[in-house]
Amino acid sequence: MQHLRNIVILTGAGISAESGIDTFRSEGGLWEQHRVEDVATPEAFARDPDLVLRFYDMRRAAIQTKQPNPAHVALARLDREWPKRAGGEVLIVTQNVDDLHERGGALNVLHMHGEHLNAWCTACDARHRWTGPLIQRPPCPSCEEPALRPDIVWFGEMPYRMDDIYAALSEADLFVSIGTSGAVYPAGGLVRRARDLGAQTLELNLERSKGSAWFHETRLGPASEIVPAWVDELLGA
Ligand code: BV8
Repeated sequence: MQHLRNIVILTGAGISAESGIDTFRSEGGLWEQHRVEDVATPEAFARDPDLVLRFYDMRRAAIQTKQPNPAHVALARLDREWPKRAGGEVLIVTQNVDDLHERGGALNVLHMHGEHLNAWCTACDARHRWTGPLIQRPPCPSCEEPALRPDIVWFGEMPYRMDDIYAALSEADLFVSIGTSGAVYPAGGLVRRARDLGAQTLELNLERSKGSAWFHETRLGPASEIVPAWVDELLGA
């Protein structure tokens, strides 16, 4: 095994499932009782802004009632202890728009699909921490325009900080994917890029994902069990 220094961890909805946050692809193809194309695209927002704002207001409120689970807490421990232990870096790249990684204690988190607890002004481009609803079109704290939208990357929009993600992958010795189906791109293609760049690849998931063939190793089970076990192994318990 090559000397392990830098670790990039990609997380998806499955790491928050045991905290009570619905995964994206639950049965029936509905997500929080909506079809994706009706609530998570710029076209949907243009067509029916109230529907989209209410959808995100509901989820923004819901995540504030949820707690991080042992998987979030274990990754936070790795994030804090690994640099001292191995002299390398840990980067958590998450597709999730909840703040459970941060509330679990993680410091180095990159939200490639945005965050529920931010609002983005379509008039002045400012982003503001936002915990309340947007349906009443509150004024932007920077420019006073009633032009705030969820700071969420919708389908057809470019995920955030892809350059930073690719730079981290080029330095990664290990790429770990946790709780994601690998169904959404470009997130779903990161494992292949990591492997092509020479990283070891590990998948921790409830079931095999679409990208399973690209992982050197797959461990199946609920994140709240297999993630703490993996972190203990890495930190030598
Ligand atoms: C872009 C914010 C380009 C919304 C999200 C055809 C082929 C390839 C790509 C495309 C295509 N057609 C269209 C595309 C592009 C599209 C895409 O990938 N579509 C898919 C559906 C085919 N992608 C995009 O549009 C992206 N942008 O491509 O831009 C571009 C180029 C130039 C210029 C401009 C643009 C943007 C994608 C981002 C969309 N936004 N989120 C919101 O959250 O409200 S994506 C959404 O899916 C969430 O972020 C979610 O996290 C993410 C991925 O889903 P997962 O996290 O994996 O969740 P899922 O439910 O699927 O899986 C859960 C997994 O956990 C399962 O495997 C399950 O087994 C496991 N699990 C469950 N419980 C547990 C568990 N594991 C462990 N423990 C448990 N307890």
